[in-house]
Amino acid sequence: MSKIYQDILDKKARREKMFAVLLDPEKCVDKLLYNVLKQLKYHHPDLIFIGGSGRCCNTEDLIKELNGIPVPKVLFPGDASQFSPKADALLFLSLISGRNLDYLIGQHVKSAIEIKKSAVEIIPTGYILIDGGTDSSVKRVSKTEPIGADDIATACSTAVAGELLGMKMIYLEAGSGAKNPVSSEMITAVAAELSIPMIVGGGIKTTKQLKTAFDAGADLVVVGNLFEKETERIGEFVQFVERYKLK
Ligand code: 1GP
Repeated sequence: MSKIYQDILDKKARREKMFAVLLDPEKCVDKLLYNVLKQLKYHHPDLIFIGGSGRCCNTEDLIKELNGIPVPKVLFPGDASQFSPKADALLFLSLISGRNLDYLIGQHVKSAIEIKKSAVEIIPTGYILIDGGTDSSVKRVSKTEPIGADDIATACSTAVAGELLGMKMIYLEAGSGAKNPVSSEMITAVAAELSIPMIVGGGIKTTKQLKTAFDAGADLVVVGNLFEKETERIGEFVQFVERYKLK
């Protein structure tokens, strides 16, 4: 079963852009959770990503809280401990821009049997960290160096290597809270090399930046950090994407 991935492919084929709200289960509790649920009740992104870089076990609690929201819940885990069989899909991420074996294949080996036994849809995804001008938590936790913000050739060859290895999507990540999102030049160049869908995230704080990423060739854009501070803007972003889709 690959319902969610098939839906992503269908939307890409129709050139319909997608938007995901990222929720960190460690932070999305109490008042933030209340505000997030209030927004998501009326404003539906294409997907809800759930994940963070800390080791935490609230993933299932958050999925339960999101139960009534008619949007697929997709795990975007920092490590194997964040897997939950209650999610709809899992981005099975391999940090292919880095050379830390644990994040290339180690965490995957730890969780593979449990994941395979579950009914969760698995989407193998090549995860590429690009320098976003800040020390991102992905860089800190994975102890890997990002690809330089201007090193388009390395970003392209890394993404193509991921596609050739059989990955189903590529995620260009500037890091949560990045000062600089991935540049439109890099997005356009990587998109031109790929046949599979491309996700872009990290440091997007305005609908103008979202539009730039879409126009440059991102199929799916993810925003997380902004909504931890300005949760009411989920509605603004969802409505913007709805209008963009009608163009
Ligand atoms: C982080 O790409 C996602 O992994 C989203 O980034 O939190 O900066 O929106 P932000």
